[in-house]
Amino acid sequence: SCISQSEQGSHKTSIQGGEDFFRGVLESMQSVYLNRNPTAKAILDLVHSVDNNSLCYDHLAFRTFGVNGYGIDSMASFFLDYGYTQRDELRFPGKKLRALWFSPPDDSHAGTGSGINGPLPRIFISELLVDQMSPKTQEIIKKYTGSSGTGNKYAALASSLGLLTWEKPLYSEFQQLASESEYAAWTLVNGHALNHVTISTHRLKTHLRDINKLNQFIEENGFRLNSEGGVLKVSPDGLLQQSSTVADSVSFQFSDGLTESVPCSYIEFAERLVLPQYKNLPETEIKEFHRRDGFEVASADKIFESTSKEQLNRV
Ligand code: OOG
Ligand code: NI
Repeated sequence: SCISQSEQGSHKTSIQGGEDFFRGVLESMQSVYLNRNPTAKAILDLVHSVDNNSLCYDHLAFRTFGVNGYGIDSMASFFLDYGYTQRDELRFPGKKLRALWFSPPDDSHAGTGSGINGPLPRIFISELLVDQMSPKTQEIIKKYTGSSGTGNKYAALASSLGLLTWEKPLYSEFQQLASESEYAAWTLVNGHALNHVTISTHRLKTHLRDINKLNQFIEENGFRLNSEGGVLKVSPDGLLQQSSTVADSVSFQFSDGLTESVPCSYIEFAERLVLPQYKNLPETEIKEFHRRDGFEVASADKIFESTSKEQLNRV
């Protein structure tokens, strides 16, 4: 099963009694995600059937509207309260987005389970730079965040229940946002829902621990991978390798009664290679902290496209 740094016994968790509650919330977020996204569910089942009980999550990701208290902080506060630490900022000027990632506290239960019950994942939260949008788009976003009242205080609750904190939009409003920012349109209809979970491939035990093998296995089983900039996204140092599926679609009933298909969530895979200074460590001694940490802006920029029309409509 999954082994983490905390098993060395050097640190005690900072969330203690709250850990079961915290994991319960993550489990609810995951269950909303699995119910809405058959591809993610099928792939998790498939990987599980080959590589039993060593499935660990590298990170979970969320999207937000960076306006009036609805940005990164609205979701981050939950993770910060449960012991996470804010790490680096990533900027995406072309997409008018920014993101922060958060590292987990040492977790006492790590190694006792898989998935959400394994080592706590990193958290990646992005936000749309709303003030850089056109007046029309800004007006729509402010209309819905405004209709939410103090919903920004309950982002994590909304995510775990699978509810929007704002009213459902008109289809024309969704289309206006989509014409300017597919990220904005996605966030309007998916709200705080989990955008993706990421399987940590190097922590698998079979041949699937090689991300290229896993990608091949996923495609052989009939699932489509996001091909933007090539299927495999590799950081300049070569040590962070990522790939993702094309998002599922879900039928969404807009407030004007129109029911249309909208992009939902996807699943990602990440392989973190051992840092050069630890390359001589025996395989059995390698822990997560010996590996490449963090995220990579150029790769992330392409992974965002997993929910784009271009990827969804590809044949
Ligand atoms: C996030 C895309 C970036 C990563 O791991 O770099 C990302 C998103 O689609 O919201 O997941
Ligand atoms: Ni990701």
